[in-house]
Amino acid sequence: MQYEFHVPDMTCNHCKMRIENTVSSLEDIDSVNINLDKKLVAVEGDASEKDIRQAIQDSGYSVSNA
Ligand SMILES: [Cu+2]
Repeated sequence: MQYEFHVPDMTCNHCKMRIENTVSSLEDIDSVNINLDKKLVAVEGDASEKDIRQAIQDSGYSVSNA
């Protein structure tokens, strides 16, 4: 599965690394690619959309529909 999340509060490399680490630590994640300029988090893996979204929110960022 491929997902894309829009995370408008993601503003710097610190945010990027934080979200990268959080999402990568979930089970069934193949890759996490973050575009800081577009504030997009692209995720590949068998994890559910809901779990990934929740992980991003738990790390302190809101997710809007991409
Ligand atoms: Cu930041």
